[in-house]
Amino acid sequence: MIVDNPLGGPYMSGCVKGLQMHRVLHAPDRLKRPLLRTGPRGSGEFKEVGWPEALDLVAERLTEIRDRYGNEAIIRLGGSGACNGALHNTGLLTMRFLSQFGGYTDIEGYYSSQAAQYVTPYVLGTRSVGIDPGTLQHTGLIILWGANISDTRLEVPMEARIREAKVRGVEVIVVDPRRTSTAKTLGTQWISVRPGTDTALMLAVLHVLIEEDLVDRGFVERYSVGFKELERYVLGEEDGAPKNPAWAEEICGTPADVIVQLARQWGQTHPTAFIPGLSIQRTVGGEEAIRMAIALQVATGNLGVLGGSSGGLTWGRLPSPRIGVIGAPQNPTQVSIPAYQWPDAILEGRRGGYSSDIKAIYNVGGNFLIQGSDVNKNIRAFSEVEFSVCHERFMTPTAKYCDVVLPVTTFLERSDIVVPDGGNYLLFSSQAVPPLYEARNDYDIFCELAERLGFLQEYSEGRGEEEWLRDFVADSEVADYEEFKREGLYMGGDQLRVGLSDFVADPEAHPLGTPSGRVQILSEAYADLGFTAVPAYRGLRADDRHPLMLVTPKSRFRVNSQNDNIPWFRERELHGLWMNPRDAEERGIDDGGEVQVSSPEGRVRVTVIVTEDIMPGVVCLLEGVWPIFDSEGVDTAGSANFLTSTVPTEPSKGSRTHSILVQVTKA
Ligand SMILES: Nc1nc2c(c(=O)[nH]1)N[C@H]1C(S)=C(S)[C@@H](COP(=O)(O)OP(=O)(O)OC[C@H]3O[C@@H](n4cnc5c(=O)[nH]c(N)nc54)[C@H](O)[C@@H]3O)O[C@H]1N2
Ligand SMILES: Nc1nc2c(c(=O)[nH]1)N[C@H]1C(S)=C(S)[C@@H](COP(=O)(O)OP(=O)(O)OC[C@H]3O[C@@H](n4cnc5c(=O)[nH]c(N)nc54)[C@H](O)[C@@H]3O)O[C@H]1N2
Ligand SMILES: [Mo]
Repeated sequence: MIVDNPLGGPYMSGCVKGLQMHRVLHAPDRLKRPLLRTGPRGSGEFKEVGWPEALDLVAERLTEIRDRYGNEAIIRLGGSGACNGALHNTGLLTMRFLSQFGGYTDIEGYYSSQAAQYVTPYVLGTRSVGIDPGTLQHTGLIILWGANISDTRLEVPMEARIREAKVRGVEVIVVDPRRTSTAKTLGTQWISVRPGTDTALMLAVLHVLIEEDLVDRGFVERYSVGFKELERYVLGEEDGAPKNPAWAEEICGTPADVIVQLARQWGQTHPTAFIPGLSIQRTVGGEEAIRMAIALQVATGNLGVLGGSSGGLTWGRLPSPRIGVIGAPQNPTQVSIPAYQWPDAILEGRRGGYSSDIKAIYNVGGNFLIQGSDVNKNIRAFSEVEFSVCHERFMTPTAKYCDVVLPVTTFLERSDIVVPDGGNYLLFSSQAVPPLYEARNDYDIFCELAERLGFLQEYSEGRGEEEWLRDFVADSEVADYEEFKREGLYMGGDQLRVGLSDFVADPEAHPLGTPSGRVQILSEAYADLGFTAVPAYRGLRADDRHPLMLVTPKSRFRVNSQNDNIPWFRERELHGLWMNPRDAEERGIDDGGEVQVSSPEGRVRVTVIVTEDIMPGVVCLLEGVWPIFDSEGVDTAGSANFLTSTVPTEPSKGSRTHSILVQVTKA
C-alpha cells in the first residue's frame, strides 16, 4: 500500500496520479528497448535495436546535421514530464547536452504561464509574488479565480488549507465557466464567467468598489502609481463607456447583481486571498487579467498582507529552499524561438522571420503532438525535419513521428531530489525498483552520447547519481544528507511566507524593482509595446461561424497527456464535450450523442456530455487525450489541440488554449 509521508503532517498529501504511479511503472505498453523507425513517420512501424546501435546512430545524425547546417538547426523540445528533479530534469539535462555539443535553438517561455511571467515584472518588478498555502489560516475570504484546486492542486497543501478555511466559516468563491469539482467540494459559491473575459469582470468589480467607496485609498496612495488613470478608464471618463456591471454582464455572461455582490464581499472582507489559476492568462489578453487582478488586490488593500495575496500567480512564485541542481551552460548559439510557436518556427524558419532553419528535433519530456496547439500543424512540422529523436516511456503520438525512440525510466526507477513549484520544502524521491527492461535514465543516455561525441568528462564531471545528489545537498540548507534521504522530506523554517510583505511593511526600505518603486498600475514601459498603459479588456468575441467558446482544462487523472494510455486512469472519468442543455437543445443534440466540434484550425468528433455544470455559450474538452483517427484522419477521441491555434496572446507570445471559438454540430 502507498501512503503519505507522515512527516508531512495533515496538509502534505499525495494526489491520485502519484499514489497510483505503479500503474505507470508496470504498464504493459512501457517501451522496453530502443526503436528505429522503419515505416513512414507516424505509422508506428519500428524495429527494436540494441543500445549501442541506437546511440551510434543518434550521435552520427546529430553530427551530420551540425556540420551541414550549424548547431542552431537542432531544436530542443519538451522539458516537462519529470521536470522538477535536481538531477533527472528533462529540461536541464537536454540543455546541458546540447550546449556542450556546441549549441541549439531553444524554446523560450512557457506553455503554462508565459503571459503572467512576462507581464508581472512590469507591474511588480519581480515574479516572486506567491503565498504559502498555510497563510490561508489568516484569511477572511478566498477567491479561486479560474483555479480548479481540487484537480490541479497548485501546491500540495493548497486544497487541505482551503478546506480548513471553509470549515472555519470562510467563504470560498469559485469563478469559472464550469462548476468544477473545486466549486462542488471546496466552494461556497460558483460564479460563472465566459473564458477570456475575466478582465472585464474585474473592471466591473472595481467600478462597484469605486461607486460604493470601498477602495482602500490610503493603501492605493502608499503602494501604487496610476490608480487615478485606471479609475478614469473604469468610470468611462474618456470613452464614455463606464465599465460597470451591466457592461460586464454583456461580455462575461455573469449577472450584474452577482458582480455587485462579489465586489461588496471583496471590498468588505479583510484580508481576502485572491488565488488565480494559470488558466486566466492562457487566453487572448491574458496579460491584462493578471495586471487587473493585481490592481484589485491593491485597491482592496490585500497585497503583501498575511491572509491576502498579490493577485499575481501564486503557484511557483516563491523560492523553494536553496539546493544544487544540474547545471546547464548558456546556449552558445543564443538562438531561441517562442515556445508556443515552435511548429511555425520549424515550418517557416528564417523565411518567416524566425532565427533559424530547423532540421532536427531533440525531444525529451514532451508530447507536443498532443499538447502543442494546432496538432495538424505540429504533425507537419515533425514530418518536415531531417532527423528526430526522443526519450520516452511510451509510444506516444509524438514518439511515433520520431526516427529514434529511446526508452527511459520513470521516477520510481531512480533517485532524485524534487524541488516543488514554490513551496518551502524539498522531497527526496528514493529509487523504488531498478530500471525495468532496458530503460535508462535520461542522464545516462546523455552520458553515453557525450562519450561518443567526445565530451563525457564535461557532461558527467565524473559523477554518477549518488555523487550528484550528495553534492546538491552539500550546496543547500539541508544539514544531513543521510537523514534527508531516509526521511524523504525536508521542511524549510517559514511556512507563512507572503510575497511582497517586505515591501508592504516598509516601502521606502524595500521598494519594488519598478520605475516608481511601487506597484505600476499604470506602466509606461508596457504602453510602449503598443498596449494600454492601464489594464483594459481585450479578448475574443464569438461570431456566427464559431458561436461557442471552448475551454480545454486539465484532467484530475492525467498529467497533461500522461496516463491516458493506461486504462485504470482512463476509466475514472468519462471524456466528452461538456455542453449546457440550452446549447444542446438549440442544436438538437442529446446527451451521449456524437458531435463534431470544429474551429478554424481543425475538427474532432466526440461524445457529448450535456450538463448544467458548464455555462451556456461555453463548451469544454479536457486536454491531454490521445487521438484515435478514423479512415479520413479525423480524431474521434476528442483531443483538444486539433482545435487550438498557435497564434499567441500578445505581447507575451503566450499560449491561449482557453481562447478558442468553435461550432458544434450533430455528427
Ligand atoms: N490533475 C492535474 N493537475 C495539474 C496538471 C494536470 O495535467 N493534471 N497540470 C499542471 C500544469 S502543467 C499546469 S500549468 C497547471 C495549470 O493550472 P490551470 O491553468 O489553473 O488549470 P486549468 O485546468 O487549465 O484551468 C483551471 C480552471 O480554469 C477554468 N478556466 C478556463 N479558462 C478560464 C478563463 O478564461 N477564466 C476563468 N475564470 N476560468 C477559466 C477551467 O474551466 C478550469 O476549471 O496545473 C497543473 N496541475
Ligand atoms: N489545449 C491545451 N493544451 C495545453 C494545455 C492546456 O491547458 N490546454 N496546457 C499546456 C501546458 S500548461 C503544458 S505544461 C503543456 C505540457 O505539455 P507536455 O510537456 O508535452 O505534456 P506531458 O503530457 O506531460 O508530456 C510529457 C511527456 O514526458 C514523458 N516523460 C515523463 N517522465 C519522463 C522522464 O523522466 N524522461 C523523459 N524523457 N520523458 C518523460 C511522458 O511520458 C510524456 O509523454 O501542455 C500545454 N498544452
Ligand atoms: Mo503547465
